[in-house]
Amino acid sequence: MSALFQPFTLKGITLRNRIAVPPMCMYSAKDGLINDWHQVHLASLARGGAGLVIVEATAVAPEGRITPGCAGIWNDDLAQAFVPAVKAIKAAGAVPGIQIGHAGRKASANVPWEGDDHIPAGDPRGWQTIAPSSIAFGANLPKVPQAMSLDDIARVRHDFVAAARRARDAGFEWLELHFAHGYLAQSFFSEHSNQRHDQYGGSAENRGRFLLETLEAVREVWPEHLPLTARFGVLEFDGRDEQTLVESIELTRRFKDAGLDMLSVSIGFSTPEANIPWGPGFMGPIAQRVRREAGIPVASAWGFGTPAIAEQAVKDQQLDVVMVGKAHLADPHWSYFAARELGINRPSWVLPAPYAHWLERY
Ligand code: FNR
Ligand code: 531
Repeated sequence: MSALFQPFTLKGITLRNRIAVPPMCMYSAKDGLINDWHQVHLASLARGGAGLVIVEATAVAPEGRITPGCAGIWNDDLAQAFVPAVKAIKAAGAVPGIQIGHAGRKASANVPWEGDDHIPAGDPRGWQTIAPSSIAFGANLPKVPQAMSLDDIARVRHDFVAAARRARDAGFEWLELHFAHGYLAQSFFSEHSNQRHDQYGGSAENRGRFLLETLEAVREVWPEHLPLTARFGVLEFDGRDEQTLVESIELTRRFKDAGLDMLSVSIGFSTPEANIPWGPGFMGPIAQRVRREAGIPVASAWGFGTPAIAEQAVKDQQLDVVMVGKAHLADPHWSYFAARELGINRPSWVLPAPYAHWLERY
């Protein structure tokens, strides 16, 4: 029996298998509005057999985009543009998810194939960034952000709540808060980026406050029967991993008490000096530790795009859901071929009847 191809139920939602397409920016929107490319991209990924398809990081405010090409959901028209993709993902038998976030001090950048660096000051395409403290990320992202006032913090928290409400109304059934990868929420938790002296800085509890308050506020508007999840960088690979992990697991316990249903365990990316041990499924043991010590279902990513590795991660109870990113860009049908590679000759486990019927017989 395959562990990867067992269904997974979280609150009122059941995934047909343990495979998720993680959020992957397409950098192809204009003023936050997604277009036909996003529909093609998302529908093709849903058709390939994954249980869950999570739409890319979608900004809760214009200045929260990573690049001018990033998607947004800061008004109702932007939210409505996702409805065809939601319907297409559901028609393909997958669950439609969306990640909402704010890029903080990493915002106002060029798209990766045009430099992957900050848009230069004075260039009208860019904008003033905001963050917990006036500390630049460094390396290719040198812009010094404006330190957020308490009003700014309240405004962005409200933007997350409004975004969650719009995602709900657009028909999404799985919400992921972007608390990772050095963006705004992560940057409140990391001492690399947060050197505030008020109730949002200093102790681990204070540095976790923005994330916890945002989760609590979103929980109030996100339907109880739909999974509310967060992608969270639990370590930085900066030489202080044990302390960061202990603080992250403690905060994850608080997230769970506040109604978080699953944690997508990721990397902080809060400093350019990180020494990341890239490798197939290298996050598995870290995710397993969070799963055990915080007592919450977990997903994770990074190099799980080989069927045997994905299968083993679920079988070994490292992950409940495996996120397979780049491999899906190469092959939207990754799940179908993974099933075959794992000896499962039942396409109907993976694909809808119009496809499975013929693939099973001829
Ligand atoms: C990403 N990743 C990413 N992560 C996230 O939390 N939100 C996002 O919007 C994006 N965008 C994005 C775009 C592209 C083109 C890539 C390649 C990656 C990270 C992604 O979700 C995943 O965690 C990594 O790609 C690692 O998984 P794989 O690719 O090794 O399976
Ligand atoms: C992180 C990443 C780093 C190294 C290799 C692949 C992916 N992602 C984070 C993404 C944007 C693109 C880079 C987001 O979280 C929005």
